[in-house]
This record gives sequence, structure tokens and C-alpha cells, in this order.
Amino acid sequence: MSVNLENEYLSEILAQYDFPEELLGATRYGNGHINETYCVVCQPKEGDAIRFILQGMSQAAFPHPEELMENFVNITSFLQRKIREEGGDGKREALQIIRTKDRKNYYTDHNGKVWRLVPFIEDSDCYQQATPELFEESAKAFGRFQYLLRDYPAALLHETIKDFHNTEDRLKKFKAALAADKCGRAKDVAAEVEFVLKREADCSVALNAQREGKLPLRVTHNDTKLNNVLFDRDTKTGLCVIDLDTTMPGLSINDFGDSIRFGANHSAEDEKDLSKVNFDIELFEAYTRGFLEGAQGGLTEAELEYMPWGARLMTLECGMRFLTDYLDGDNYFRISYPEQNLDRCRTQFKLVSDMEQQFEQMGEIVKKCAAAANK
Ligand code: ADP
Ligand code: GN1
Ligand code: MG
Repeated sequence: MSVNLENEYLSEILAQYDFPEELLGATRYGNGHINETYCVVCQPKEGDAIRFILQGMSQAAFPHPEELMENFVNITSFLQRKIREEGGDGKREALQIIRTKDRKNYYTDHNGKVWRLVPFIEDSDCYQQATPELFEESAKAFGRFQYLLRDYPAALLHETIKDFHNTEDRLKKFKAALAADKCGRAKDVAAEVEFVLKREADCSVALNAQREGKLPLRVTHNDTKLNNVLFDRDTKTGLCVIDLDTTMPGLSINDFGDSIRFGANHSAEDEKDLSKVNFDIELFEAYTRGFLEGAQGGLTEAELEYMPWGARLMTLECGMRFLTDYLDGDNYFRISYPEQNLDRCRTQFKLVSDMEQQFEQMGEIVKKCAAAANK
């Protein structure tokens, strides 16, 4: 039987691995903006087909993929051990690298692109939008992720993307892209530029709190989108946190905030009709409850106090990043149509405005959930 490959160059990569019996094919998979993800299907002599996830690391996002892979292998081994110690199923609840024929953790292709292979976690689902119940489950999974890594030696982690959630630096990069105006697009985004410039001071809020010693550095995921957690199909509970490429020292409020940014609304990240884009305080409450439960009391008073800021800042920062990429010519986030990064930016800024209006209420909800969690 012929192998069905979506891209010819995949045969070079697949040839590095010992697959069980017959390789049937590899097709593009998932909704990630960064990596190149494929689902690989094999048919053993007996039994059901076996699937794998093959991923090529984005060269635009990750300047040192070999360091990223060192983090990946160390973190996943650590998680496997922790989960087993707690009586969980390491194989389903954490990712695990599959080595190449020559026992390497990854393969670097002829273009210098790094590839990794992991088992496909079967009987799981991945969501782009959630009900309050599912959102709360994802929060437990991300809170637990942080909890499981609480004594991971942070000094061993490479910083895979420098200044990833340094909002001041993101602002600086935005201003540089605006000044360079490589594609002549600045004239079309005056309102968005003004939106950012009015919020310059906000970009320093979490960083100031960190510099003042109020917010501790922890091992955090840093990309806590709803679609970076797999749910068990039967129980509908959070099963496995994936997309570990940016797991490195960071702030807990950013992990909290990035989930709120993506999940506490009922619209797509690139929705054009902004009247459909509304921050949902009920979803915010569901996530807060779940995150505090998953973190098992591991957050300080100051972290709790700054959680609403985490949501506002991750949303503002992400909007700024989309706008920067739009001005730069869309080199970082994958797009499927020309204005997509601008549309993404606009949804984020709409959500920021909503959060600003409901900020006090957000603080009250965190307090209420923290009090309930301590009972
Ligand atoms: P990206 O960095 O591009 O977002 P991800 O690691 O998040 O890449 O993977 C993209 C998508 O592929 C996920 O949202 C999920 O749907 C799917 N996926 C990734 N790893 C697995 C896995 N081990 N099992 C099942 N699905 C997976
Ligand atoms: C990217 O890889 P993915 O699609 O899970 C990005 C995040 C952004 C997100 C916006 C490494 O996440 O930081 O918040 O898009 N990941 C990286 O949707 O830049
Ligand atoms: Mg992802």
C-alpha cells in the first residue's frame, strides 16, 4: 500500500523512526498557530491502527530548538514520575518522547528544522471553545500542572523564547514594528495603535510587582490556551497538558490570565464581528474556581490579588503581539488569510476593554473563590 503523505519532505523525517509495521500516512493536524503538527497513522499486523503526533518546531518562534527539546524531555520525564507517584496514568496524563532509530530525542532535517514524535493520546478531545464545566476542568488541569512542577529545579530550564511574557519588551517591539512599518500597514491601524499607547503604563504592572518581590517566579506553562489541554472523552475531565514549548520560569498570574484571554468568551480568536466578542464573567468565575482547586493552595495572597491583572495583561500583550506581527508582515503566527492577525488583535482589544469595565467584579470573584477554596 502506498503511504499517504501530505508533504513530500515528511518521508525524510518519518524514515528516522521505527514505526509498528505499515505506515499508512501523515496529515496536518490541530489548530496551533506555531508548530507544524501531523497525525501519523500506522497499521500493525494485528489490532487497531496506532496514531502518533509528529511536530516540526517553528523556526521563527524558537531560535534554539535543541534547548527546547532538552526542556521537553526533562519536563515530561519529571511529570511522568510525579503522576505515577500520585497514582495516575503517566502514559495518558503526560506527553512522552519517542526516540529516533539512532536513539535521539529529535531529528534535525536538511533545512535545520527540528522534529519530535509523541504518542497520540487516544480517547481524548481538544476544544476551541468551552462550556463553563469544561473550562473549569481545563483550569484544574493547568493549576495542577503548576502544582506538579512546584519543586522542579527551575534553574535547569532554558528560556526557550527570551522575554516571552515581558510585556514592557512586547511594547518596545510593537513600537519598533510601528516605526519600521515594513508593509505600509500602519496607516490602517491608527485606532489599534492608539489603544496600545493609552495603556503603556499597564504594561509595567505585573513586572513592577515582580521587581518589588511581590510576585514569585515559578515554573509555568506560559501558553495556557484551552486547546493546549486534552480532555478525557468519557469523564470530560482535563487529562493532559500539552504544548510544553514555553514551559519555563514565569508568573502564575500569566498562566491564569492567558487561559482567561482565550477561553472566557464565546467567540473565535479571529472573529470579525466584534459585537459577538464579549468577556464572560461566568466563565471567568468557573476558571478561577478550577485553577485555585488545581493549584491546591499553592498561590500567595499577592498572586491572588494580581490574578485579574494577569487576565488583562495577557490579553493586551497578545493583542499587541498580533498587531506587531501584522505590521511586520505575518512572520510569526500562522495565518490563513491576509488580515487574520489584525482580526485577532481586534478581538483581544475588545476583551481588554470589557475586562477593564468589569475589573472590580473580577477581583471580588477571585476573593470569593479563594475563600471557598480555603474552607
Ligand atoms: P502548537 O504549538 O502549534 O499549538 P500543539 O502542541 O498545541 O502545537 O499541538 C497542536 C494540536 O495538536 C493540539 O491543539 C491538539 O489538538 C493536537 N495534539 C498535540 N499533541 C497531541 C497528542 N499527543 N495527542 C493528541 N492530540 C495532540
Ligand atoms: C500561540 O502555539 P499556540 O497556538 O498554542 C503562541 C501563544 C499565543 C497564542 C495565541 C509559542 O500559541 O503565545 O498566546 O498563539 N505560542 C507561542 O493564540 O508564541
Ligand atoms: Mg498549541
